[in-house]
Amino acid sequence: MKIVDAKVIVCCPGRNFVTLKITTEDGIYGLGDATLNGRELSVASYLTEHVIPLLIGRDSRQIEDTWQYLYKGAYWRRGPVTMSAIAAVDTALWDIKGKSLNAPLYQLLGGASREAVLVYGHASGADIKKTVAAFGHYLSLGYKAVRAQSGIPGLSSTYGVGRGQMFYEPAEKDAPPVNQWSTEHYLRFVPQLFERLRKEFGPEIHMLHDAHHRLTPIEAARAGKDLEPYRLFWLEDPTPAELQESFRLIRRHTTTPLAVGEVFNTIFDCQQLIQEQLIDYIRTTVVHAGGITHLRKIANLAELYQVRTGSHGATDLSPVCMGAALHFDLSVHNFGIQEYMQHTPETDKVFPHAYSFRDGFMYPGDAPGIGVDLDESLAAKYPYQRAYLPANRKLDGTMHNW
Ligand code: EZ4
Ligand code: CO
Repeated sequence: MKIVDAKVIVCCPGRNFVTLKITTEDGIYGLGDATLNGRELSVASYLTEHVIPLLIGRDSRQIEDTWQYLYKGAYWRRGPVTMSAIAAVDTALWDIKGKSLNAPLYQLLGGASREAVLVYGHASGADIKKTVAAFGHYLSLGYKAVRAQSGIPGLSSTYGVGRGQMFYEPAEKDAPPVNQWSTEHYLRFVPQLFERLRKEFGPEIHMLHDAHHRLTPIEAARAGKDLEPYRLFWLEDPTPAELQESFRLIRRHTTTPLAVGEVFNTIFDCQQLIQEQLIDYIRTTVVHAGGITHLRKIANLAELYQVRTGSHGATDLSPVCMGAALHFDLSVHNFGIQEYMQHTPETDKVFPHAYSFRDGFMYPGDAPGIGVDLDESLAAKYPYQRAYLPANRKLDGTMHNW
């Protein structure tokens, strides 16, 4: 099962996606997501210029060895660009293995550990009233878990607050927008938001919140304490996690469960967080953390320490990543929840898929491999458009630590 061809397809059906397509000598192909929001072409070029020449002629069945070869053989280890490129190769090879054995990916990963994958969506609004309405809308769609973000009084714009009801997209074409930040405003406001949401929607529904790395550890401890009465499912990215030991300080002060890891790319980024039980959910993704092969290792380490998975799943992860994530989620024992933001109809048409949403849960489907395809001729109608994630500045103009 030699690899005879591999190519990168970049398209922008509403937002940019980078997809790797690997084809074997018997005509089977596999897909892998390589999208790195705001830095897409760096991964495309890493793959095209440096990885694809190494793939031609290799045995597509040797997934682990290929992973080790690309990771160790490069000499330069880790980092989002390298690890997204390796992830794309790894995902595509798992897809090929599934197709060649005529089995859905989750069967190759040990089979289903549960019947369905619990997902959460993002409700957001410019103020509390609009956020309550958006939250109610998610409940009407059947969601059992919803993340809530709201514009903050006194700040002109806040990261994480979507535009439009369903299609959350923080990146902007051409030049990065600037969001405003004030921890004082935020800490005063956020408990009010969840007090209101609990009053409106009761104790059963899972409520989540993302602090987007904008707090110091002691500020995060304050947020966690003040949110305790509202029993959050989790508080996400309370503080930047380069300094893993800083989570000790948050942990000492609050029982609000903590989630982190959407920007991590290897197991080493979360080793201390997991081994010291400083977090409850690890949010590493298939696309940014080295593919299925590496994510399994992270999840297995987490299992030892009673940490669950809660993979990132915003719309900048392509349907290929979402499909792979759902197979992973269905199979892994210590799964917690999966983030799921609906893609636009244009994106769904470019990436026809077997996965589906029903009543708050998702199902990867039983198509062989990952069950996500790419319509190349349609993709060609949506050329790449440069886009950036926003910068974040404090009220006095200082770049914020997010
Ligand atoms: O900032 O997907 O939990 N979700 C998030 C997202 C991320 C974007 C980055 O590309 O934090 O909004
Ligand atoms: Co997040």
